[in-house]
Amino acid sequence: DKLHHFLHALPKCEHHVHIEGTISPELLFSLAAKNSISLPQDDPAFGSVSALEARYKVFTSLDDFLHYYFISMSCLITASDFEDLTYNYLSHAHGQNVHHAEIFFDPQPHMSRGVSYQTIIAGMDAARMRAAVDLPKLSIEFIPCLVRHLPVPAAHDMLAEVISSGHFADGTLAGFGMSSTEIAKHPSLYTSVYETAKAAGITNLTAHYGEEGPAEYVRDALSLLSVRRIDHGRRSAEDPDLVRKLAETSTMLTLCPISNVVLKGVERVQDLPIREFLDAGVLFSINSDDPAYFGGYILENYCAVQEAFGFTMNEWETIATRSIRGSWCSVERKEALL
Ligand code: ES4
Ligand code: ZN
Repeated sequence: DKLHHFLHALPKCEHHVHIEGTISPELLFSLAAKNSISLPQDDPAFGSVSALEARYKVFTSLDDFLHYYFISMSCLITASDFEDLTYNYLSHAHGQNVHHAEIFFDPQPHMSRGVSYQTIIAGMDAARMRAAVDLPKLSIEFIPCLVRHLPVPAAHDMLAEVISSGHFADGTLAGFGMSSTEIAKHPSLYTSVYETAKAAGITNLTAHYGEEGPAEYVRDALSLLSVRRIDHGRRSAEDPDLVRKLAETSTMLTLCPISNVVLKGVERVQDLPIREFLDAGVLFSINSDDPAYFGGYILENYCAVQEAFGFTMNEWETIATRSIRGSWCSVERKEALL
């Protein structure tokens, strides 16, 4: 319908997509064959593309999904694997009128199986260079995330290597975040890592919280980690004081509506507090998270929100404008996007 065309044409910013979350079952099997990686024999989900696709439709929780996500990413070996994956995402995003993309990646699970940080970033940066030629409307940045299921010292090692690469200083990396399992991973566990990032001059800090965990984790991430963004943050709505604070401090929530439904955080998109966030003046963006797993890229997420909330074109303009304002790009780039 008309609004679908409007949402397609609307210039969008993506702030929450994990590059490893763009590996489809089909690509997983072809990478595994090419790189001679054996997939688990004891799980019938790895029996065929269609069995894996069917398994992705019955995730029960974040951790149930993450089990498959970390197996899948272990099929990425060479720089060109990372380049192809990144370029495919970028061309898909470009086709949906994404004008600015900030892409998460998880260095640690790659580094721990012998794929170097340099290999990952070389591949992703090659994709960015190709996109600069073929997809010139699109600005692209990368954000490494520490993963919470691995020990804290491993996050320190990763951050030290990433800082020494100079990629924060040269603008390849827009910021630093954290992802993976949330329950029992209170922000206080990560204060030393975020202190190290701050000491290195990294000010664009974010963290996944309030996806499964309580509003208290969001509140404590703001005060203990000095994050300027919260990835997901949907459960912030359970604390009205926190909602006011998010609005006052212009802290952006990077919402991923389809992800929250597929991972059983909420039953339906309309159960998300998006209207409350909009009315309270909380900055948020609408994003895809792990599109190959959850059955929707950014446009499908915009459309799901439209179906659930029936926002007006004016409200959509507000959402799009706020997501530009909350982007981690230069002032010049923001003006060009606006
Ligand atoms: C993730 Cl949906 C989600 N939550 C937390 N960490 C993640 N990593 C990839 N997808
Ligand atoms: Zn995420």
